[in-house]
Amino acid sequence: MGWQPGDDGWRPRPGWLGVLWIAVVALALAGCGKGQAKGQEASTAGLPVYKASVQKFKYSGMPTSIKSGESIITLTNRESGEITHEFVLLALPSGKSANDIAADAKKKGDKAEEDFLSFGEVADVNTGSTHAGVFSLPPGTYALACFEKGKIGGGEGPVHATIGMVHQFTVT
Ligand SMILES: [Cu+2]
Repeated sequence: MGWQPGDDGWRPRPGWLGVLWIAVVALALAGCGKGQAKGQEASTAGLPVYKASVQKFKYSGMPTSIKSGESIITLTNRESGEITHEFVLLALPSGKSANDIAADAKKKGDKAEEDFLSFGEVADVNTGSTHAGVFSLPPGTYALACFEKGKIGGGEGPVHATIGMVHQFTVT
């Protein structure tokens, strides 16, 4: 009988597999920790995760540039009092900026949302909670905007997009 491919191939022993597995898990954990510390991209099932949050009616944590394709964007509401926020992910036509969304919302209130092409939203995020959405974005210019009108402590005020809750970013 002649030599067959694979006859004398190295086979990992169970002990080795255990060690390799622990190394892989340790690397994955180290990677996650790093991402969270910087407030940047982590990874869930191979998809990039962008962690936006809102405090004092300002978005933070969302990069100004992300890669095209599928990604997960989360929104954490970090206000000190009870209030509902959201983000609607709107495509900006050429030459327009997030300021144009704010200006439109000043004129039309929450109806301004209908003047822009929506790629989806993460809605009804109450104080202390985090919601996630999966978005599939082609290259272009976009903005997150909040069209909620609630005030901390109750009642209604101006649409949040008009008082700072817009965040522009590009997808490349
Ligand atoms: Cu809001």
